[in-house]
Amino acid sequence: MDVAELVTNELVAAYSRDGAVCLRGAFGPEWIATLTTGIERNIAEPSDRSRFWDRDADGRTTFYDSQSWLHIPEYRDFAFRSDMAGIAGRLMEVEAVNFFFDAVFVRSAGTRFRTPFHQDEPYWSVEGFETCSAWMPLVPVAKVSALELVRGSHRWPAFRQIDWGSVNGDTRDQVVYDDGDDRSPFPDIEGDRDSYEILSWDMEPGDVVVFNGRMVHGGSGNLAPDRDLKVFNTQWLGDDVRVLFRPEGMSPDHSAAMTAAGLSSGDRIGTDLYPQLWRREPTPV
Ligand SMILES: O=C(O)CCC(=O)C(=O)O
Repeated sequence: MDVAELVTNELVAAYSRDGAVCLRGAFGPEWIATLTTGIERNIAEPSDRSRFWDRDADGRTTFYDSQSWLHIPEYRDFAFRSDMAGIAGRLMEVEAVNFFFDAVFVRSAGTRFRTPFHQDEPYWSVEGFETCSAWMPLVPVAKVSALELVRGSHRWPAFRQIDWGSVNGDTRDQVVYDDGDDRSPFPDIEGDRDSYEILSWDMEPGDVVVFNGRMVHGGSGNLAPDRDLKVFNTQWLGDDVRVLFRPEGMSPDHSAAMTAAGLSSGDRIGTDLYPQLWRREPTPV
């Protein structure tokens, strides 16, 4: 389907207002098969950035890996050849889109572990309003087990985020703010769910939730005993994004890779590591 047909003006307006939209049937069965092969390859060949976010007493796991397009050809293919970059560009209403990284969240059947509510962009090695993530389940997922997003929260201030290192026990994800940091503590969404408008959807393979990097989101998990969940996720960067190395720590921390690629805080994103994969076509005069 043509991107302009899929991403209607109504969806562009809803993305700007709510911070997230669910696109139905955005990707056909070929992409789902390609990415499923990719995830299988990725589990067999994890990168040194992979970790288990959770492993419960019954051995059920939540596996995570990121920036694996560097060694998984199926992910690279999707990033470079699918319509995802154009979808991101149209929803963010920007002139150009760079690919940031991919991430996978693979939960074994029956996993209960839910990702705590958080915002993404305050953890990243970049800063900007024009960022988005595309959360794409490769298997059917019930609303109760899908990603949850707090409507309109992309326009809230950035809060102090929780320390991922204390959630998954991995020091690479440690994020610790100075006592003098003036950001407010993260609101207790889970403890006060009725006070927020929480968006989530029953989803089929091919559907994708695209959300602004500042959206408060979390969830997944809560799986029925016979259901697993394989999610392929990509992150995209628009015009106002600049590199930012954060003193409190980053997750995933790209500062070493960015420095090696010649990028420093304040730079426009680019290089072969963060390729520009879409540009708006000039309007004919
Ligand atoms: O699927 C999940 O558990 C979490 C997803 C998430 O936090 C994200 O896509 O940024």
